[in-house]
Amino acid sequence: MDMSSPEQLIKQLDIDEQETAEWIAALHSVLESAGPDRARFLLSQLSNAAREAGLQWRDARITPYINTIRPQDEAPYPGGSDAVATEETIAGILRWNALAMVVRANRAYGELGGHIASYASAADLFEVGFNHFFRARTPEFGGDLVYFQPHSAPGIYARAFLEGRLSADSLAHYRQEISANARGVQGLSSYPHPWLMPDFWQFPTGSMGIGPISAIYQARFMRYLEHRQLLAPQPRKVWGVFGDGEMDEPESLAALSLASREKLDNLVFVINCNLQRLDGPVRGNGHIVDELETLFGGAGWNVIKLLWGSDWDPLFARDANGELVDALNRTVDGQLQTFAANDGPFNREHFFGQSPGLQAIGATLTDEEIDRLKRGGHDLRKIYAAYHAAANHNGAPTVILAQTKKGFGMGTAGQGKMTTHQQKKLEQQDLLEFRNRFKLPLTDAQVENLEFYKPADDSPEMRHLHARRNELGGFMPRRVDQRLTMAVPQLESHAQFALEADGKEMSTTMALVRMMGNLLKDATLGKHVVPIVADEARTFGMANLFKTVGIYSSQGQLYQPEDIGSILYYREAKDGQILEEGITEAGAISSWTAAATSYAVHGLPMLPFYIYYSMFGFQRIGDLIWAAADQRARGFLIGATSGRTTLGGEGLQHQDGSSHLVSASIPNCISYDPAYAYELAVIVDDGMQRMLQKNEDVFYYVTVTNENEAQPSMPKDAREGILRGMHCVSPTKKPEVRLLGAGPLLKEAMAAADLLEGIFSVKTEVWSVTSFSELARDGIACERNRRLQQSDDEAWVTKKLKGSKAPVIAVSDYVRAVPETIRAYVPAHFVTLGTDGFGRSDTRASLRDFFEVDAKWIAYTALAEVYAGKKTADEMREIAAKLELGLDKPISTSV
Ligand SMILES: Cc1ncc(C[n+]2csc(CCOP(=O)(O)OP(=O)(O)O)c2C)c(N)n1
Repeated sequence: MDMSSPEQLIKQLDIDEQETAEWIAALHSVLESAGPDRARFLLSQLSNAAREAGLQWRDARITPYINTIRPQDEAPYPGGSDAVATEETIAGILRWNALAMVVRANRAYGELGGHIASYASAADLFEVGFNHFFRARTPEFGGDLVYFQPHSAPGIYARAFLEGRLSADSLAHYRQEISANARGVQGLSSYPHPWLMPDFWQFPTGSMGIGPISAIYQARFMRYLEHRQLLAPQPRKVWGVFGDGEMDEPESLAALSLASREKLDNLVFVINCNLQRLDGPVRGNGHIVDELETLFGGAGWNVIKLLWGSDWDPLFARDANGELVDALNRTVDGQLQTFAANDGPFNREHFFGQSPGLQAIGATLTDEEIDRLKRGGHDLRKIYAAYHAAANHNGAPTVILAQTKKGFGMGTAGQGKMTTHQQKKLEQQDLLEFRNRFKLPLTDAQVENLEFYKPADDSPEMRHLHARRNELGGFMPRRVDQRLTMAVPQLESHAQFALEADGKEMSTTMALVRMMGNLLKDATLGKHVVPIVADEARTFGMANLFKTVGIYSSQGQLYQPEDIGSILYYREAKDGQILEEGITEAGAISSWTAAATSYAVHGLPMLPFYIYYSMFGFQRIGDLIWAAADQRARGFLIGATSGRTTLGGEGLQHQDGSSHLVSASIPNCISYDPAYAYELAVIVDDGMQRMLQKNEDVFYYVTVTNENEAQPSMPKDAREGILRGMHCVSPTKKPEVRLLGAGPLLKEAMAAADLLEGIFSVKTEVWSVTSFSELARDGIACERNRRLQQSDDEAWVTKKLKGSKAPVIAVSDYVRAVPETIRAYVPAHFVTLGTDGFGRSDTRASLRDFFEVDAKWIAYTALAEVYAGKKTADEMREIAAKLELGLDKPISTSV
């Protein structure tokens, strides 16, 4: 036997057992006579005294491998044994339907995939929630919010089937959304996807780690809305049911301390610790539960271990000298999995056979009883007690570490097997055993045919199920979009300065912040604006907002800020409006998503602006943005200090040349790279109208830069072009070359035009491209319409450029692939320039020369096209020399 476990060492170290017993007796006596507060006080005094004596003693933060809640402290089950029995029957039926759904789909099409084992382990955890805790949104109550473990989705569909919300036909179309649609049936998405099932799923969780961090920021955002008096305070909860494997993701753990710092007792995590992930145990040599206990406990969460079912209680009661607890402490996860995968006799021999004391405990049970010993996460009473304690805990978030068996009930085919995660086919014998195990009233033939089972409407199970959901306000999950509209202020009211800039110098970042400041003052919209930063407000010139609208802090401001005397001091307030997230882009985007989906989640439209270094957006947290898109987010993402060359000194890791490539791949993300403040004004106005008034499920990605420029006033009739993606800013009759400049490089294109006209007398026209991706989308749609509908649709870019055959040169501060997306729709010879390669730290001028995107390089490229076939190589070298360009320099992507 391994004697190196902490408990064994303690036993060996106990040189005076009688003294130990006296100390413990003293503690018990205080508890009895003076109560738990006094006992806790004395323990902390002891701990202080130990520290003062230099003992360096610290609580190990790991409690024994048993339930945190003692049997005598368990809240009783509402409805008693009858309710438990009925709910167990319901859980069995749900398990069957979920299993049948996956196995049926895979019998028909082996490629569809799906999971059985995860829900089999999580079913009871979900069911106690559904029957007793998860409260739906009603006209009076905002409702609880639940983040569902993604690959348990079949179980949630199975429940909706019993509830009458999904038909058997839908269940038969699990993971066959397209063919279902063609037949007029609601198909079922693989995982929770609000984009695909907008009346059903609220929160996308399919990518591991996104659910946990989103749940934390959602709970925090609910507090924000309450503290700002936008939502009435209500005892709503955010529940998150996640896998133990999912906790490996950095995002899962990233915001734990935020949750405790903010005292989010409206938040409960239930972690389904089936001790297995996809490949196997992965943490098999230790206890994932203990690891998570130290992490969550250390971060300040209330931790509830829910490890063993009620049938273990008498065994622990018999465990006078702690042998059973010792054995559990010692048994690592990989071994616990092996016990789960094997039967009663195996467990008797290998677990209870470890010592005479354990043998004696085991002897009180039959093999069958040993086989059926439940883990905590499969015992409705224990789960209820844990949820009850969590729901009533004040001052901190709670995590319930619920131990389960992966593939529970899947018998020798799946329970506790290494391969169970991927199992989607079961042999007839395994199916029959499953039916017997959960006492399902199905004939062998029904089992063979994998028939879905729904009890009669007047059966005790169905009556109970409906009564419970009625009591809890209705069915869940359910997503509601009430199509609320919000008045958008007149463009002139907040952006006149940009529309009539008249050459005034400013950067587009400054313009954006000024517009946002004005919107914040708007009588109707103002309080719905949510400025979000990840410790970069000063970088973007937003510090004035600290004073004017304040930084949200649930505690107000408990200190006198150093700059209190200044008019723009660092002001924190309980009703502060700015979400200052600190250096966590993942956290900030989670806040943004919570705000951007508030219209559906809370029936309260908000308008978030998350302003960040553009490099740390799509590149760093792209998957969270993708999930926000799935969730039908509406708001602005502002990629500031954007582009590869405008953030001169910052170098390789900070300079963004790709965000517009990624953003273009998100169907409901509308991206713009404006050059001028007036373009920005029009884009923001359009975004607000589409999102807040027309209820379109789109969000805007807008890049702004910190380069001060003389801003022109808006030309007449420019609006449509700005929004469709390009408009002419320097028209020329009969141009010999056309330049398309985007964002910060429009200025270089304009300067190139001056060179071309001034030195080389080449007539040049310049266009501002506000969005290559919108031009490309339009082009794709028109091209397809021509092909499929024989329409004469013409893309905007084609329409605008078709009047001439002059070559077109496009330049942006992004990789060439961005302008390349419009090539098919440009009706002339087309050349693209871009910033491919790693960034460097240097001045903007040097960088633009390095990437060959400055005025001289644009001019040279234009001349190379205009003079193609007309000038010799030597003549072209002379032209380059005139422009002071070295033609032998290495390409910017060279390695
Ligand atoms: C970001 C990401 N990486 C990988 C996956 C693939 N994946 C889906 S479920 C799973 C294992 C999950 O294990 P666990 O969280 O323990 O849940 P269980 O199925 O055991 O209940 C993996 C690796 C994913 N969905 N998302």
